[in-house]
Amino acid sequence: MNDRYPFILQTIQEAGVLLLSLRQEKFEVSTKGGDPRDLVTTVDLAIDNFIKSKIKEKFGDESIYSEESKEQIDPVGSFWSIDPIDGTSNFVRGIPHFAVCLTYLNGYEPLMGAVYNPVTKDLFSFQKGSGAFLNSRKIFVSTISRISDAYVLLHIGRREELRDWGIKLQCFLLGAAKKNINLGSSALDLCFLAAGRVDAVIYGSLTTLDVAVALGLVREAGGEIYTLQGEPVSLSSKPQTILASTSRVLFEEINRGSCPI
Ligand code: 2AM
Ligand code: CA
Repeated sequence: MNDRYPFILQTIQEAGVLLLSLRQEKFEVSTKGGDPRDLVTTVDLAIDNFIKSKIKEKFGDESIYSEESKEQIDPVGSFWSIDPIDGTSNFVRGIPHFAVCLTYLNGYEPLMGAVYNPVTKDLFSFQKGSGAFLNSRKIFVSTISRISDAYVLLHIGRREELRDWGIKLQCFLLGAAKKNINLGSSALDLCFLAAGRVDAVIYGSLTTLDVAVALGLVREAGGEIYTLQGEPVSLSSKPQTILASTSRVLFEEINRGSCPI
């Protein structure tokens, strides 16, 4: 187990170097799942292959789940999760808010992992029970628990059935939160919560298994992640709504917020 964490830190930084070099060349952009707004590039696939080959080289045929291949995995066993570029839409347009994600899990519980933005060189990492880190400095969520002081990242998502909920929540936040923004990489957004840069992160439709590391990081940094029913989020390969925040108090204030119009 001990050699996995250094392996993760080294591999993710090597993947970041490769990503920056591939970004200089011409790459192709296509869509996936019949959704013209769900993008994948040849760089995503190259990074995915790079990380998979490193895992195979060191750990043989351990199971790998990847955002780009979605292999079936044994839900009670150990496995790796890769999101080669989280924030592909940002990457495609040169917006430097995207990251490589690598997680090692057991039974859908993230045990360790890292999120790396090769442009800013922010390396977020965690090991369950040992803390969350930004470039080897220990990080914690902020102590903010009142909505009037909170920076909130809301990403409603594209599913039509989320629109009423999302618009009402957006309306509430516009009146109640200190700052309300949308940055476009769920993994980095959650890392920002873990590092105390923002105080709540809400995603209407997120495949949590893709960015498992970021959920582990938030919890390790003292944050909490709930469903809208107030249950702790369990990781899934199917999209779900999550509300992550510094505390239960802030979660409740946001979740019961009402829109005056
Ligand atoms: P991606 O860049 O790896 O696709 C904002 O777009 C965030 O939502 C990103 O983290 C993005 O991940 C994620 N996302 C994009 N399409 C999604 C989808 N169809 N289901 C769930 N999450 C998605
Ligand atoms: Ca991706």
